[in-house]
Amino acid sequence: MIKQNNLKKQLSLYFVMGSQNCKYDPVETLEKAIQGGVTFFQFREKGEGSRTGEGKIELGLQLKEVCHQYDVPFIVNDDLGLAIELDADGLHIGQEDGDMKKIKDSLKSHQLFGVSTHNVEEALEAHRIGVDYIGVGPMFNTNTKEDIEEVRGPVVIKEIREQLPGIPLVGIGGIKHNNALKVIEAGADGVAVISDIAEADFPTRAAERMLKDI
Ligand code: TZP
Ligand code: MG
Repeated sequence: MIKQNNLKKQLSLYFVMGSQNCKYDPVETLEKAIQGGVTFFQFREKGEGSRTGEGKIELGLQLKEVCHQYDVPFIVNDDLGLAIELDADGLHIGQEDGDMKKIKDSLKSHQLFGVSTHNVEEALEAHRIGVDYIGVGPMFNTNTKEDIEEVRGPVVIKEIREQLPGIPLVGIGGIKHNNALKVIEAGADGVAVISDIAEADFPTRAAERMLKDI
């Protein structure tokens, strides 16, 4: 059972990706990234070029296996059914992915629940529902996700941290090794990244470099 008290620490370097994000093979990319220090993983198989159906399930199972070899939690993005089917360690959803309370109640007790938010109001609502952690973005400009909200930056982390001192919090969006510290200094427990690691020639080094700078 991976649900545990040191969630804040486990969120330090949260790698999010699907095969569509990876320069090389996704399973190899994940293993190399974890060897570089990734502490948390979200399977986000979504958008152009992503796998569907059996191919998505098969990849999810392979990525979960890699995570568990290294004791890294395996989280599924968006899809409650897939999180249950893969017996993931958790589910992460956005504001548009359905009734937060109902989804939370459908998860097994060992499964973590994370929600993406963009402002204090959404964060307070997520906290009220009892999420395990909150994602906040976009921190900076990014080309990885098309439908992003306005970039307000790490100040949003600061605002949420003032209201919710104890909640596990990660920033996402355009985070690279040279701006990640701003997110941590604003009060985040960790940084969530896609392209900085998934598109790297050497994912191990990309993860190590990120950790060194936060
Ligand atoms: N949610 C807000 S921004 C974003 C997501 C999933 C994309 C983050 O990707 P990158 O490449 O780390 O900017
Ligand atoms: Mg979503």
